[in-house]
Amino acid sequence: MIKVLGRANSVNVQKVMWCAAELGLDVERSDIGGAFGGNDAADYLLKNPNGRVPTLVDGNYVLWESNAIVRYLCDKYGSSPWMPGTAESRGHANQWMDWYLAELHPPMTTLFWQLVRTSPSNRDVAAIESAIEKCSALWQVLDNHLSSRPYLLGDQLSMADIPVGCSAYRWHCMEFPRPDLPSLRTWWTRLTERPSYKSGVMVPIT
Ligand SMILES: N[C@@H](CCC(=O)N[C@@H](CS)C(=O)NCC(=O)O)C(=O)O
Repeated sequence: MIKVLGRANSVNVQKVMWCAAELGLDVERSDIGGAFGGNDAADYLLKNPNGRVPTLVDGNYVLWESNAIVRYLCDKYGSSPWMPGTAESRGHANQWMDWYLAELHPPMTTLFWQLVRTSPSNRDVAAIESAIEKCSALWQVLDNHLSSRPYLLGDQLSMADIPVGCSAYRWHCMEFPRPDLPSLRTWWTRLTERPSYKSGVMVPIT
């Protein structure tokens, strides 16, 4: 049995849970991190010295970093197109996965912490406005890309859609004025119709 250590409301845990469900894997998840704690316990730090979630335990094999876990699951248990079949398509999948981590995740994290984890009276309006501006420009890049294809790599879902797909839930469901990005919304609406996305990602944003 594959174990995922990490609380369900973490966007990084959501990548893994959505991916595992799409691949039809039997996964047991434990609530670790955030209000549940446990990620600073010695036995957890032995598995993941960063004290972050998620951590994957597959038999004797232990892996941390959510994008690495998604790649591992698609490589080991998925087939093409989850793990794309050519070097070129894997290159594009990795491009979008790395783009999410390097570019979109930081301003999305600011937005999430300000709008969800900070009380209205303590919010930093300038930080929120700046994060909305940065995120809007980045989501616009993806909107342009999706204007001529249903999913990031073309006609079918792949691991490329997973990190941005998890973040898109927050982008569309947190309360703030967002620009109209029709191709992005159409793609995201398609994701919301998938049972694996509903169960793995569409949990309360807390
Ligand atoms: N780059 C890491 C980041 C992991 C991370 O920052 N996880 C957050 C939750 S989204 C965490 O562990 N926060 C501390 C906690 O939950 O107690 C990954 O993608 O797995």
